[in-house]
Amino acid sequence: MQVQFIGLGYIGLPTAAVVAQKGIHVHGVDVNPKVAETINQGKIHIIEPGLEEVVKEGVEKGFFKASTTPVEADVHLVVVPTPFKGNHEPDISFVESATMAVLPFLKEGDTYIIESTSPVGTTEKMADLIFQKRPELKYKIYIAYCPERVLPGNVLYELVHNDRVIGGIDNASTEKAKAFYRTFVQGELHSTNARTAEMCKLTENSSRDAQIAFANELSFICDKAGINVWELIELANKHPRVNILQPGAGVGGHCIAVDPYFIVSDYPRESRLINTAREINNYKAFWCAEKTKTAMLEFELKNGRKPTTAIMGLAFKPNIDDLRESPAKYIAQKVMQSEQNNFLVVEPNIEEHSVFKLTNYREAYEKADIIAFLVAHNEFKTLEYNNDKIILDFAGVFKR
Ligand code: SAJ
Repeated sequence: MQVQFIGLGYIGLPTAAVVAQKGIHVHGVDVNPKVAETINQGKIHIIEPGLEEVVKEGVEKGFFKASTTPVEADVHLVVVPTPFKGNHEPDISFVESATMAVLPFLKEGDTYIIESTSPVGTTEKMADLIFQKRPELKYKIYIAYCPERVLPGNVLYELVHNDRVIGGIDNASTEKAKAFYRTFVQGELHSTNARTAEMCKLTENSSRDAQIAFANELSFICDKAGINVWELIELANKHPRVNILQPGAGVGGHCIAVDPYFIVSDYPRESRLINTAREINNYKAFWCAEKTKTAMLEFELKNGRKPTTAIMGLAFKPNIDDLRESPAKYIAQKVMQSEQNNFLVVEPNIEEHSVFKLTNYREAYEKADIIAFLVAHNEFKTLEYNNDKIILDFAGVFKR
């Protein structure tokens, strides 16, 4: 069997490498020649624990090759980004161009699978596109949607152990796609149709977004009511049927802050709660920035000098180096617009940054008057609470 991945990013590359580890020939395609070149040297262009070793093994054993152009294969996977454009409308142009790229290589009996997070109906749209351009393939190839569900930082484990939802455009397609995933997935494979599988992915991330919005809304209420939100949630979660998530500096990353809009954009009248959750989580980052600026002003009025403020964390969530769509980065930028103030910016998971000059977390904690915790990195939890500082614990480092 020859398998082809179109897109070698955060999901495509680890999946390709795990399939190659099973002794299956894998061809990876990426539009960026540097990416293909790096992989062919047994190296990686993204950060994910354990991934480089698996890629290296696949390349050295001759099971994994990358290039900028597709080849003939038995299974073709589309794993490209689906960002949004303009007013939060999903942009499926990368899925379309990936499909156009494999089109000349498709042959009778092949399986074509989309993994990219996609608005409902995308797989059927791509099937129409394929059959319109290659009518001889109608009912002769298998087409399915199977969303990825892995958590960045734990990708290699979750790729193998998570359950998968697989939805074909017909039953035969679902079965064919399942047979492919069975080669490397140990979790259960659940069959459905393509539209349900597409909606399932959007539902999972929208559900998490709404749950986080609930926690963030509690943090606004508790701030006004003089209640410790962390203690409140811990106590409420003692109820056997309550399980509230944690408030934070907002919701970031490429998935949870994006995917709900794919539902809202297509079903605006029906998705009021999903839309409101997005608004609440976006507002949380703005709120944290305003709170920090107010603390800086109050310090100045009280002490007759501008404070030094430590911005603790830039990543989009704890213990990773990923700053994509990070609310912490947004807050840092907003707060640092305040002129003539001194700032110490901390991100223990990266060595340097093109915009922010980084300081060691202990040094910043010692030197600053105001400490704004934006991410609950493990390093920060080793610090001792200091009553002499103004501590804005948006991330729940001390939970005080
Ligand atoms: N966050 C909170 N409070 C919480 C949990 C998370 O504020 O209690 C924030 C994080 O700090 C971060 C954001 O939410 O800014 C998202 O983090 P996350 O860990 O919830 O999720 P991601 O974006 O790393 O990965 C999600 C996962 N989806 C679900 O858990 C439903 C993952 O399984 C998906 O594969 C991934 O999205 C994706 O690619 O779609």
